[in-house]
Amino acid sequence: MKVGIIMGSKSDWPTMEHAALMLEKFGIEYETKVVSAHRTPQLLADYASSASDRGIKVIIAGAGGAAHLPGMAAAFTSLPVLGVPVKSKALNGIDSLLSICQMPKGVAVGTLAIGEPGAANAGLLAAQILGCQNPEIFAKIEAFRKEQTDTILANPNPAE
Ligand code: RP5
Repeated sequence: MKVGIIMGSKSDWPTMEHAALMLEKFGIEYETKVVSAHRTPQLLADYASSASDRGIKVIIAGAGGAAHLPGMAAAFTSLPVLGVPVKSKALNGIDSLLSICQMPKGVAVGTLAIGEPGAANAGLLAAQILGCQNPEIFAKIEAFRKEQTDTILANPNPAE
């Protein structure tokens, strides 16, 4: 079971690598590729329409600005697509967020938060989707969450 992580530009990688790092925590295989909705539209069509046949189960797509990548990827595949709004210089990622989340009814993209937290959570959500069918991944997610909770409960004093 594999996750496809795509992004509109190499410049998105410092954000999108947090999705990859999260998948690594759970031992989930992934591939990464620059695929631009505007600069390489045919590559996007080919990538998304062949993803399911290539064993991809979830696509994580990050883009900034006029961020059409997640929505267009979702147009070419029935796999779940998780969109990560990359923080843009001009509008701090509000443009990316609105471009990704305002999908018209009938083609769904699950939109995460702007930037690094969104990328990390896209990796986590992809793992949770795969975990529905895979008890080993599910157990790792449960352990990850328990450790997170225990860490906070063990150190409740913010001044320490
Ligand atoms: C988008 O344009 C990319 O996803 C990136 O976030 C943004 C800027 O791209 P570069 O000019 O850095 O290549 O397509």
